[in-house]
Amino acid sequence: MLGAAAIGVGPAVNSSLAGISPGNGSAVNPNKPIVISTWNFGIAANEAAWKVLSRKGRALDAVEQGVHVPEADASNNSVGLGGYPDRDGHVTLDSCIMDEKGNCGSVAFLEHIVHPVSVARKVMEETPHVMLVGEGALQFALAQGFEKTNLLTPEAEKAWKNWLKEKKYEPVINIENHDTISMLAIDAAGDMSGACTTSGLAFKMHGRVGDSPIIGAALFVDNEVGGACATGHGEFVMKTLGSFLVVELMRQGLSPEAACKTAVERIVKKYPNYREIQVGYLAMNKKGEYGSYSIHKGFSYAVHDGSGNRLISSGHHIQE
Ligand code: SD4
Repeated sequence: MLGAAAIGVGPAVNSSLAGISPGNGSAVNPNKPIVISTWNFGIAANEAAWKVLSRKGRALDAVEQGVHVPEADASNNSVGLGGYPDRDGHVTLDSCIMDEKGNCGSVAFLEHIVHPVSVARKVMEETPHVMLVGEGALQFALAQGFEKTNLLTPEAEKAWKNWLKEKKYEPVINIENHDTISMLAIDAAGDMSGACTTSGLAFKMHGRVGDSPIIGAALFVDNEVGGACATGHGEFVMKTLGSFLVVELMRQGLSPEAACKTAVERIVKKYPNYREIQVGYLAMNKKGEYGSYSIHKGFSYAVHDGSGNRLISSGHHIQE
């Protein structure tokens, strides 16, 4: 566990002491179901998750059903079907899922499967392993009854061919204001699960795997404390094991938003090129308090707690 002195905060730090503006991360409905997820497409994903939660379903089923929505949405260019391919024209998917018992499953560099999160769940439930990648993950998915699908839509193929003209490898901050979907939910029993799924950075190198399937990087859930998840430039989330860090900071008493802010500041402190990238963290503790923080303006997340499903703008480090 991280020592409080090492991170420069005491256990009683809360949002107001940490100088965080109000309106982001307030307490809601303790002991009632709640689901939160990244970006504006989180609204539709939350609706699907809420159908499970409102019937007293398990948070694990809620997050799986929730992230299925952007995975199957061909108009969304950053997750599942319709995701932009790598620079060689392959749509390769990264995803993971984690339940309230600390079980987790993950797939990386997986092709041809619309719902990688469900393959990740099968890895968790049907194998002694945590992570399967590439061809092995595909073989496993097919053996589990998943269908092979061409994920490269005409629109994504057109965008790739356009990119090939200049072949500039430059990740774009807040790609079209939607990105990887990461989701955390608490069910009526008070248990938390989380999921994350993406087609990764557009036009990445073939074989590149980001943070999204790495447990502790893009997702971590500890049912005693809470959960955290990430979106944005995965390499920096991996270098700092961001979601694990956020959960450990909440364990020491930080509010979800203060923990996310501290994890963002870790990146800012260590990597001088932080202005060129976007990373956003989203977290929720076991009381159903939630919060987020990002490097750049423009990150948002969706919250559904039964009293509505709304989009909230994240606090951010770079103020101009
Ligand atoms: C990745 N974090 O592959 C994911 C995808 C993303 O901006 O969020 N892209 O790095």
